[in-house]
Amino acid sequence: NGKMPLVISTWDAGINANKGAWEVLRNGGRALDAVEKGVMVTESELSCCVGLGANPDRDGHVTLDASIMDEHGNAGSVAFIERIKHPISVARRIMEKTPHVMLVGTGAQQFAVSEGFPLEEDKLSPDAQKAYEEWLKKSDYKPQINIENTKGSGSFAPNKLANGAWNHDTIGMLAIDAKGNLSGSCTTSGMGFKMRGRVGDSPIIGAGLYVDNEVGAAVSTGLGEEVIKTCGTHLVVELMRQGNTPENACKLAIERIIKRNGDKAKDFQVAFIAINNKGEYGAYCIQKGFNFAVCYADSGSQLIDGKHIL
Ligand code: SD4
Repeated sequence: NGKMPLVISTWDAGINANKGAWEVLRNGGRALDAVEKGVMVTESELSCCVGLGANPDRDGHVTLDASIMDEHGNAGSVAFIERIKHPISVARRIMEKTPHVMLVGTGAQQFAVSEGFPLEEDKLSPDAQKAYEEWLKKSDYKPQINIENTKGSGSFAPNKLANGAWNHDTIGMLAIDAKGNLSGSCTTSGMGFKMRGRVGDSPIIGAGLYVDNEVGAAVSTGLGEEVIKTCGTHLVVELMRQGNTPENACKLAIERIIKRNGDKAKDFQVAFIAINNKGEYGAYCIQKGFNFAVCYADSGSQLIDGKHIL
């Protein structure tokens, strides 16, 4: 049984982000405004893992990716952008003000500045500075992402930041508004201590985010390389089109990633969350530890553990 309006988002940071989105939805606002406002909350949290407070790349610079889609199938995205606090709003501006879908790097930054976005200092947050100094001690380049278990995630990325926050690098959000229109957003610092210039799934339409108002919407988190190689969220939406529930569509897409990777799938995490045009929602992930925040009433968000396969 569907809920409308409804907003869901990835990880525990989704609880706060959903509050921002719910303010829009409860007043009859548009899903697109809700998913932008919602993840802006997370981008603003300095001690968080998304936005300018996040872990830098291995050269010590924070580089951000984001994407957004509306109910008409319009899309905007930005990748490898630096010193801009709200990449999600730059993505929206690209969607609405240019004939393009995606801008990257210094070109994206130039566009943002020309649109009035302030250019922030190139300076790490205290938590990120600490985490980076820790990483530099070994400088072991072994990309790993989001293994949220007690074993920790190896030397590449600390399981938790010094302040105790989880080391998630992304928030993905999906909403359906009172009119039944869908939108989605995704914003990330990518992978902590990544190679300079590395871009993940989050700004790639059909990989990190996909919205089709006739069917549903999906967003991903986890090891972006694996999501890109399966066109993950486009796959989830197409599986819903074929009649699968959001949860089952996410499960089938996760199974495909596991099948292709065999034993290696134990070493990384991917999670999808999805909603359909009836306001039903669901999620699935490779392994234990992923959760998502759901809000459809003034009572607030609840955090739900994603079902996992391994
Ligand atoms: C990426 N999918 O850049 C992102 C990372 C992520 O929680 O989701 N981290 O690959």
